[in-house]
Amino acid sequence: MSTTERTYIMIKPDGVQRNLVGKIIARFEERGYKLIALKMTQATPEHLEKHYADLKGKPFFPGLIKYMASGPVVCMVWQGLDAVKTGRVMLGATNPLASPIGSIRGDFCLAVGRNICHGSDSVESAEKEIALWFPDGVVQWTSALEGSVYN
Ligand code: RTP
Repeated sequence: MSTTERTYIMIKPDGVQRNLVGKIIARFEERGYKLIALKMTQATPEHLEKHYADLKGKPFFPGLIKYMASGPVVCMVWQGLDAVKTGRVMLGATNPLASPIGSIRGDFCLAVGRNICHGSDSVESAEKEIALWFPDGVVQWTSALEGSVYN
């Protein structure tokens, strides 16, 4: 675990349509994570198939790709202590009905097929996902930036 651990968090099309972008960003900022990359984009099915390559073959895969390509998503990289595991705890369980109240899914959604956000499940997948969604790289956040205009 290090202060430079990074995770890829994505607000899915339903989260964007329901105007939850600010609330989700606020939770990560308030917890103490640093936002080191941010963009909004409408992903192609081909790009999403790469992101969800591990799920190819699952019965819900075609519907998942269609849903994820149906509107813009907000792509983010957050950095800080235990970002991957704590990021997943903050999102809640894949099935919102199994997510504790206080988690993002536990507070804002009900259906597994419309669970408003994605978070990397390991440090290795985080690095792969960051490279896939931000091929030009991200901000290098160092303690030298603390106390600067960025803080
Ligand atoms: P995510 O990648 O979106 O953070 O989700 P996850 O790791 O918690 O769950 P994963 O098993 O990787 O599933 C990816 C996304 O597929 C949709 N899903 N639908 N209909 C279903 O039974 C079903 N199961 C999964 C969800 O949108 C899930 O987040």
